[in-house]
Amino acid sequence: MPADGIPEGEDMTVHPMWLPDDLADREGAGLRGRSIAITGEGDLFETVRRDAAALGLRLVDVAGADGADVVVEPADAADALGPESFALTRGTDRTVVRYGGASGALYGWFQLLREAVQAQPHRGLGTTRHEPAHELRMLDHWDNVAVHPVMGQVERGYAGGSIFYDDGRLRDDLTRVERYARLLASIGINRVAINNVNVHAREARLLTDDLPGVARLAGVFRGWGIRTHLSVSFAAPLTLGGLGTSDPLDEAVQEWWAETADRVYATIPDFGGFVVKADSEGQPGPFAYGRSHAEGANMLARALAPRGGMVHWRAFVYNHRQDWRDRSTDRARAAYDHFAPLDGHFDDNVVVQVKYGPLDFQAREPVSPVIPAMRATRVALELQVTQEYTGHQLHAVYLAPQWREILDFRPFGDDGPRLAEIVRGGIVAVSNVGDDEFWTGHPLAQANLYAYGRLAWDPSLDPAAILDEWIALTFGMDERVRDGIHSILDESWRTYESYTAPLGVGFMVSPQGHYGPAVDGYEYSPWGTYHFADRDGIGVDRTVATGTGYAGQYPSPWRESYESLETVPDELLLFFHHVPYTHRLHSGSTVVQHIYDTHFAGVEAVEKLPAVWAALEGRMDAALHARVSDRLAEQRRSAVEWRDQINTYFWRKSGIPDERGRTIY
Ligand code: GCW
Repeated sequence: MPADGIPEGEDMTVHPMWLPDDLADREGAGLRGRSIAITGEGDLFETVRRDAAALGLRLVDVAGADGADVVVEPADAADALGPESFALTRGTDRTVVRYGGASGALYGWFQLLREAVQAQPHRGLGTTRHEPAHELRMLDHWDNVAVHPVMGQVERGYAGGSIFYDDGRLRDDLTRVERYARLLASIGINRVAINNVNVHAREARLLTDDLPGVARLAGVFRGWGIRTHLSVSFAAPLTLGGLGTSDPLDEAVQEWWAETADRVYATIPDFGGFVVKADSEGQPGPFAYGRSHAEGANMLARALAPRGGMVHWRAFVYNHRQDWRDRSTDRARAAYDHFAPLDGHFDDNVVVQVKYGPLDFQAREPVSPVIPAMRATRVALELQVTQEYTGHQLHAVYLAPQWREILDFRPFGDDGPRLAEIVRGGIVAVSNVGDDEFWTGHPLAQANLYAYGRLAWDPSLDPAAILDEWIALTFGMDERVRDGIHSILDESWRTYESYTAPLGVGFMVSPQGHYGPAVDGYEYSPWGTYHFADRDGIGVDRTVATGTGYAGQYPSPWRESYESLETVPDELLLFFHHVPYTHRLHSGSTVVQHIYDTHFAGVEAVEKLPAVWAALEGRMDAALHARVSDRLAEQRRSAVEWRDQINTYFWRKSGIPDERGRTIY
C-alpha cells in the first residue's frame, strides 16, 4: 500500500481536495515524524491512528505518552465536553487533544491538522474548546442509481456522475467514497443521505433489495463517524410492498414500515433514518388520503424510533400547477400555510427540513418564515451547496457569505436570537460532488463544500477566515495564491447576484436546466415563480395590504419592514412589491437604472478575473489551473449574456434609456 493509505488500483488522478497527502510535510506544519499517542479503543480511534500514520506521524504507545509530541486523550468529566467535542491545547513542545467522545477525538485530529497547516503567525499557544453548534450536520445527495432520462445521474449535479453508483448499481470499488467520507469527517459532517429525494422506481429499491449494498456504503461512512440515511418514497407500501394503499393511518401500512425499518436495522445497526419529499413536485404523500403531513411523518417516525432513527420531512410543498393570471396563489406562502399550523404535532424524531428561502435556493430570497413559526418543532435549515441557481459550478461563486447572512438573520428583530440558534433540527445541504476529477467541476467550488461543513459546525465563523483555511490546506501558504483566490471569491456571490435576476425577484433562468438567462422563461409556466414585469413595472406584491399576504407570515419587526416601501431592504424590493421602473431605491437610484448599473458592473467585475487567475499559473497543479481558466472564460461569456438579455428586456419594457448612455445590446 502506498504511503497515503489509498489502496493501489485507484485512479490516482482524483484531486485530494483539502487533504493532500503532503499535509504533514508542509513548511511550518512540522508534523511528519512527530510522535503521537492516542488513548481510546474502538473504530474511530483506529481511524485516527491510521490517518495519522498515513500522513507520516509516528504512533507511540500510550504508556510512553509523556514523551509524545501529540497526545490525544479523554477529557475529564469536569471539562463537560459532549461526545463530539474536544479541547485543543497547544504548548511550546506538545499539542494535546482532549476529547469528550470518540467523534471528538476524530474532529480534534482534523482541527489539529488545520491549525498546523495554517502555520505561524495564525497559530497561538493555549487552549481552545470546540463544540458543534448543531448535533445534526448533514449532506443530502441527489444521486440516482440509474441515469434518469431528464435529470441525469445526479439531479442538479454539475460534477459528473455519482461517486456511489455506476451502471445502474452500487460501485464495487468504494475507495473514492472512503476518501469522500474522510473529507466530510474533516469538516464535521456526521450524516449523509445517499439518494435523491425524488425517489424513482429503481432507487426505491435501495430500501429493500439493495440493502446489502447500502450497508457497504454505510460501513465506509461509519468508519468516519457518519451515519447513513435513505430517501424513501411515501408510496413504498404500494409500489414495493404490494399493499393497496400507503395511507399512514392504515395498520397494514404502519406494519409494513415497521418491518421494513427492522430489516434495515438488522443490516445497518446505526442507520440514520429516512428523508422524505412528500406531496411535492409529483412525489406521493399523505394528502392523497386526506391526511396531514404530521400524520405522515409521525407514522414513519414511529417505525424508526425504537432504533434511534429519524425522519427528515421536507417542507418544500407547493402547488406546481399554477396560472400566472391568478394573483392570489403564491408559491412563497405555501410551506408556511401547510406547516405552521402543524407546529407541535410532530414526534421528537421528526425533523422538518426547510429550504432557506420560501421559493427555491435563489441567489437572493428572504429567509423562510417557516423557521421562526415552528418553535415547538425540530426544524432543520436546508442549504444548497450544488450551484443549481448560482451558475452550475461554471461560475465561481463562493456561497459562505450568503449562508452567513442567512444564519445571522434575526427573525424576531435585533433583540431576538439568530436563525442559527433556533434551528434545533440542525443543518442540511445538497452536496455538489460527482465523479469529476476535481469532485466539484469547478475546482473553486470545493470551497463551498468545505465552508458548508465548517459553518454547520460553527455558524459564527467568518467566511473569509474559512476561505483562508481552505486555501492553506489545498494550496499551501503561497500568499499570491491566497490573495488571488480571495479576490476572485470574496465578492463573488454579490457579483453573481448583480448580473442575474435583480432586487430579489429571482427565477429569470432558463427553464428546466436553470443555467443562463431567460427573463420570461418561467413567466407563463405553471411553476409559480413569476416576476410580473409589464410596461409599467415589475415585482410581486406580497404585502398584506394589497398583495398575497406573504409579508404577514413574518413575526415583527419583519412583517412591517417588508410590508412597507419605506423600509423594505433594496435587495428584496421586488420580492415583496410591484413597483414602477422609476421607483427610487434607498440607494437613490431608480429600479431600472439600478438594473442597468448592476449588470454593467457585474460584467466588469467578472472581466477582471481571468487576469487575476492567469497570474497564478505555475503556482499550483497545472490541470487545476487550466480547469479554472476555462470556467472563468465561460463565466465571462455567460455574464455578458445575462447583462445583455436583462438590460435589453428592461429597456424595451420600460422605454427608459440608460442615463449614462451605455450601449444596450
Ligand atoms: O427546485 C427544485 C429542483 C429539483 C429538486 C427540488 C427539491 C430534487 O429544481 O431538481 O428536486 O427543488 O428540492 O426537491
